Amino acid sequence: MKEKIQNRDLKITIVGMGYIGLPTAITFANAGFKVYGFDVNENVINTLKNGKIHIVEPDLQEVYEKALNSGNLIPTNKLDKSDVFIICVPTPFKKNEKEKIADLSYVESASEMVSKYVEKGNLVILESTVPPKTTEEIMGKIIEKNTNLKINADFYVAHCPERVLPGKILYELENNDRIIGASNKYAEEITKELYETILKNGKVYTTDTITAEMCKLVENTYRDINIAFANELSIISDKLGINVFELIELANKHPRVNILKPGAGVGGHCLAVDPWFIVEKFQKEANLIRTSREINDYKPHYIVEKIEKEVEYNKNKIIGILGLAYKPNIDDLRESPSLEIALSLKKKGYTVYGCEPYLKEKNIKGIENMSFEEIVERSEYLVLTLAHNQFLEKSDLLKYKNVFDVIGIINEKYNKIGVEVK
Ligand code: SAJ
Repeated sequence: MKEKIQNRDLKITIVGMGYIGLPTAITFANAGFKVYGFDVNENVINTLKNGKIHIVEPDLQEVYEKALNSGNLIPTNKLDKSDVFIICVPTPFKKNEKEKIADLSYVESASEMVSKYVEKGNLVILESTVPPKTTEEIMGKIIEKNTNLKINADFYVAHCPERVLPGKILYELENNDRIIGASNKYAEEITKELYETILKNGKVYTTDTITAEMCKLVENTYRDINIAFANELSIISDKLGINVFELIELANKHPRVNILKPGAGVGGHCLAVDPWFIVEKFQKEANLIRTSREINDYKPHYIVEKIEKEVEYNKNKIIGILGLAYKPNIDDLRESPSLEIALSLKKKGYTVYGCEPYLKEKNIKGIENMSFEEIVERSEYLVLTLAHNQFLEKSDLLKYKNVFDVIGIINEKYNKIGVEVK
């Protein structure tokens, strides 16, 4: 396999053409490999076959066209034999459960599908974020059961968790270090060899599969816990009547303190989900992790309460929410705290407008989506939840408006340092 990798004489199949699978497929294709990009969603494959990508990510369309035109990347809804399979499917949690537990159904069905084609000598890599022991004990066992092949004797498995930041995916794919957890030494060597072909400044570090699985979860949990600290401070500061952004800025002057930014809460498919995969397995032990998740989940509720007080519970007030995505400068609404704030206020009977410049839809889950100029004009009370570049460029328009600046960019209420609003 090593020689095949060096000669780019290797067929790679990537299962799942989403935010991770598609950029990964493009990157391997542009590194010279024959890559089959598989997805169960026919619309996604048709869009890709027509030369278009279905996600918003800087520069991705350009590199996609290069990969497609070179003939190295082939979008497909039919799986086939391959030297390497890389599974990049979502791992949400089961939402309606009292305890949040990982929904591994996509990983399981991808493993089932792939196992129809796995042959002796193949390598199956899992990139999806998963609870510890999934790679070998779930994915590996499904393939063993369906093929009668044995891990390490006949085929190999590895976990190489994706670590890229939406908005900077292409850069981070080549420049972030990668952690590879493999089923044995040989699997480790070939997976390392493979990923090194797409890395520029990033290095590969190897370990066992469970440590690699935990490593990914711990990275996102670390960030979630630190944001929870900032969000808790924002609530305490609010009660004290002091400015949390000033407080954090001053505390961060200490050489060993680096507090993150409080905001509308924590959204996205990663930080708001992954820590639960540890809590699920360690109910008694993972107290700090659980509490942090709860603090971040509570923040949008606190903001809704605050807004209601500010508008004196007057349901006739028109409230405009500036930013509906889960973080600045992207179009992704998954687990978005600002969307949650908008929907919650609407449910309570307020008239709520939204402004999400990264989405073209005029209606986002029942919230009317309008331009920045229009929302500023039509709202009596504005809530700035995201530091989208477009908002920062036009922030002058907010000068004489009543703005609740959740992120400490412009407003007097939460930020005494920024631009004076009134
Ligand atoms: N946020 C804050 N305050 C901050 C930083 C972030 O409130 O100081 C909020 C954001 O607004 C957003 C949420 O946290 O709602 C998550 O945003 P993010 O930019 O921290 O991270 P994600 O979810 O977009 O991507 C993370 C990254 N993980 C880490 O930085 C440790 C990325 O590298 C992972 O690949 C990705 O999760 C993933 O797919 O797991």
